[in-house]
Amino acid sequence: MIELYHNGMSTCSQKVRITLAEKGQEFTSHHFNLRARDQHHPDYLALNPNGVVPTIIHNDKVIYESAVIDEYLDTVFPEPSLRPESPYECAKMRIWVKQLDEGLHAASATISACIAFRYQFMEGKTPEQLRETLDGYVDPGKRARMTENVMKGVESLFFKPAIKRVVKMLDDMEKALDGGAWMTGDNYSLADIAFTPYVNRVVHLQQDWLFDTRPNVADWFDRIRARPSFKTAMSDWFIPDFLTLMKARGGENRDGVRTVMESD
Ligand SMILES: N[C@@H](CCC(=O)N[C@@H](CS)C(=O)NCC(=O)O)C(=O)O
Repeated sequence: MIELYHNGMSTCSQKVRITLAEKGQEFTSHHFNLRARDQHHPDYLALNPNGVVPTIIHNDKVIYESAVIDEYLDTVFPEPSLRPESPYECAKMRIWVKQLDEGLHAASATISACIAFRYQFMEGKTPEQLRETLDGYVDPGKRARMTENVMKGVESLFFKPAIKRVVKMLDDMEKALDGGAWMTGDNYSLADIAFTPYVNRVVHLQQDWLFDTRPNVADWFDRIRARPSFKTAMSDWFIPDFLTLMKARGGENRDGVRTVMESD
């Protein structure tokens, strides 16, 4: 049995849960409260020194980094294959997936924090407690970014480049999906899995008006939502308080987001 250290709303955890669901693999859940900083506990840092979720343990081996975990799962549980047979399409799949570690995940985390999650960080904390929480980030770049995002919200200097990066993601997908039902062509792959949580986050943050001019993305997301894995790996794990917060704050910020996007 696979052990999974994860969180219901974490995009990186969602990627791994979808892959497990598509493979029909069950797992033993270690569900972390990220706001309580379970991921920074020394016992967990001994498994994943980056202090982030997800991490899996399989056959006594510890593996972290969601993109790496997904490829590992596709190798050890080969059916159904989630990597295109064609070497070219497989290369295209990896080009999609690596973008997440090259700024796109951080951009999604920034818009989520600026629009909604900052309120969770601040709630009931003295300035000293908030500082301690933000100082807890293991990665110094993330620490600086989250401090700015939590303190300033949509006024954060990271917000505008982040929303533009997320819009570029939707534009790139819109173009790619002209060529087939799935991101690398005719076959559902790890690229579709990897991007599902990020497109879903756009919806949760009430910014799905961005789909109005991107019909291929809207249709793709309908196909994604129709897969049984969407329920098992995504919606069954959604945390109601997070959904309520994103709905309320996302709605409030809808015009602000549009204004920032349209400014130079
Ligand atoms: N590159 C990593 C990123 C993991 C990551 O940033 N996870 C977030 C949740 S999506 C997390 O654990 N955040 C809590 C923290 O940074 O303290 C991966 O793909 O696994």
